[in-house]
Amino acid sequence: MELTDLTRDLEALRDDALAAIAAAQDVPALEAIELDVLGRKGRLTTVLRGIGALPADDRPRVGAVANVVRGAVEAALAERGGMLRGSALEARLAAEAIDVTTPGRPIRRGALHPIIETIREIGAIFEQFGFVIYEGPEVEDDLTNFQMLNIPPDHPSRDLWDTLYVDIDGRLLRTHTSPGQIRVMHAEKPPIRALLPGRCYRYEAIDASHASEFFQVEGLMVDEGTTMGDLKGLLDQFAKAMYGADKRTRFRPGYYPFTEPSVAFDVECVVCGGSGCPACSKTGWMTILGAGMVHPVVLQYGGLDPERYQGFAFGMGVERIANLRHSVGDLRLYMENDLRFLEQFR
Ligand code: 2NL
Repeated sequence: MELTDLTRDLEALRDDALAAIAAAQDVPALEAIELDVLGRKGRLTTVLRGIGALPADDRPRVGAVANVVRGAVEAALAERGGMLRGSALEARLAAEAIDVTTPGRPIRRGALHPIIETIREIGAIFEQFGFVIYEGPEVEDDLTNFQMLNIPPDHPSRDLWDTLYVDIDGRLLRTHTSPGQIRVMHAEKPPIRALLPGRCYRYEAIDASHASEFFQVEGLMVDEGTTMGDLKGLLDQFAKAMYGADKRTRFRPGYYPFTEPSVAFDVECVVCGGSGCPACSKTGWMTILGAGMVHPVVLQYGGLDPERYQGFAFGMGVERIANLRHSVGDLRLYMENDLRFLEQFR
């Protein structure tokens, strides 16, 4: 082969390679060109093999040209590679850009049901008075739900509680939380200060103030020398903690078979302040609970000697307390789980 032929081949190879490099659109295309020209079986390598056939005097000159061509191809590869790699990074940065100023998606937060919230608030107040929170079973027996509370079978006072029975002999759905207090008396020794919240059931004609399912919170205190004065002072303090320290309270006579004497407990109306309004049926007073001194017979059923121990008890309807706080007129709303109602108590 002639020296001039080889030199011409090398220059053609260079022009060809530089054009291909300039036209390469991405890094893999560039790497293919590099392999095709500079690789072990590449075109430049093949040309250089022809050098061996030249006369010894010509070899250095062709070698010099080959080195210049190699240098030019390598420089072009490096420059174009840098460009392509740089723009690849830029393209990725643009495509994957995150707007850190975009507001986050709101997380929907749960909230306590207004009945549970009311129970917790009542509980927190009585805990400050040293009461301990207990729970009893919802399926009870006639003995604990009625007889031990001085409500014998066939007694007219049974008519006060329209009972739902379950398909197990002698079992019923508790009509009040009081049987839980009987269980507390059996389980604990005086002094007893128990608060018992829970779900109760009655067979009712349903209306705005009667549901077949409702909540009560009941309190029981038993100790030596417990008096009606203790009951009155405690309930007065409870009403002031719940409705405001300025609120007046009053006791009226009441009737329950399990307490003697029995009382109804009223707080000055929180809406009108006592002057009379629809919220308090124009009386100026809201009745918030019933209470009394535990009947000696009930203490006995609880395993306690009424000659040594006296006690008082009180019970309130949680829906009623919640209604008075939130001016809700219909207690059926609490059990419907309609979010349009519940969302208002967040
Ligand atoms: C009301 C009135 C009341 C009681 C509940 C009670 C429990 C025992 C002994 C004596 Cl173990 N009494 N509980 C006493 C008086 C009233 O509830 O209207 N609740 C909604």
